[in-house]
Amino acid sequence: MFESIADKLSQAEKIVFVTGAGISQESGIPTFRGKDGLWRKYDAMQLATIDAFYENPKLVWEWYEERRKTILAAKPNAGHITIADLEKFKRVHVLTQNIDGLHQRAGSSQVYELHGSIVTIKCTVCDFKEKMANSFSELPPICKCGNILRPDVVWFGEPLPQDIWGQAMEEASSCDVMFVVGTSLAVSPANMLPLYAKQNGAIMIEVNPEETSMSNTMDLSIRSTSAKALPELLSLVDK
Ligand code: BJW
Ligand code: ZN
Repeated sequence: MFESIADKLSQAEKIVFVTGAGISQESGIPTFRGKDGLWRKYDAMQLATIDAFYENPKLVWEWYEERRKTILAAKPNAGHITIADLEKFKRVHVLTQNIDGLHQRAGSSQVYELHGSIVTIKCTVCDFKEKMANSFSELPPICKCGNILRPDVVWFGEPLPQDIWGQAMEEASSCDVMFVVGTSLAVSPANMLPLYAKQNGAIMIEVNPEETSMSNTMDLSIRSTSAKALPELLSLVDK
């Protein structure tokens, strides 16, 4: 079984990775669900919705500032680096729910940020959008137009950026192999991407220490962490 998967990986032209918080766990960035997850400590509905933001923008901004510091101090791990290195041999696309930018920092060039980015800010009213250079002296920061600025991330009840979502669906629907790494697949619509790949006949490989709702549809489920499993698995591939 494993050898035939390695053969198929070697033959594959286009490989897509769908990643979630678990791939950055070994870089010291907490996941959302699970035993040390952020949603065990914080209430998602008080931090990750637009209503919560308007209710208490300072609190939400402080939470993102704390996470931004952790993320900027973190380094890509062997999982991110293996995916980036694979670009030397294959067409690789990364569809990530993470806002931490670690895939790009590892060197991946085709990264689709489905839930936005923690280093970008945007206005709640006008079209202003910019990379954040420094921390703000006062929270919440205010746009030149006089309205509140917010992190450029996707909260519950908000649509994903439509251009990125469209590209992600296309990549998922046309890959030869899809890796689903470090995501609980609890959040839609990102959790539809493996279905698109499966419908297109892609080989499906999951890397997650825990079972997920799609484990039973996978061709291979590796119950290990991504920083351990990805370098081992991809070293078997005849590139
Ligand atoms: C390891 C590991 C290691 C650990 N190695 N693996 C009912 C009410 C209201 C809404 C809904 C509803 N039902 C459905 C919805 C829709 C909703 C949704 O899905 N909710 C569910 C929770 C029920 N989705 C939305 O609202 C989305 N928008 C939408 O649907 O819009 C529709 C619309 C259309 C048109 C107009 C208007 C609207 C938006 C979803 C936004 C999600 N946002 C967040 C936070 C923002 C970014 C941030 O602050 O970081 O995104 S929530 C959070 O979950 C974050 C993540 O990207 C996302 C996914 O989590 P992920 O990555 O899967 O992490 P975990 O923690 O769940 O899992 C980690 C996994 O790693 C585990 O499996 C571990 O085992 C594993 N692991 N260590 C490998 N070392
Ligand atoms: Zn503005």
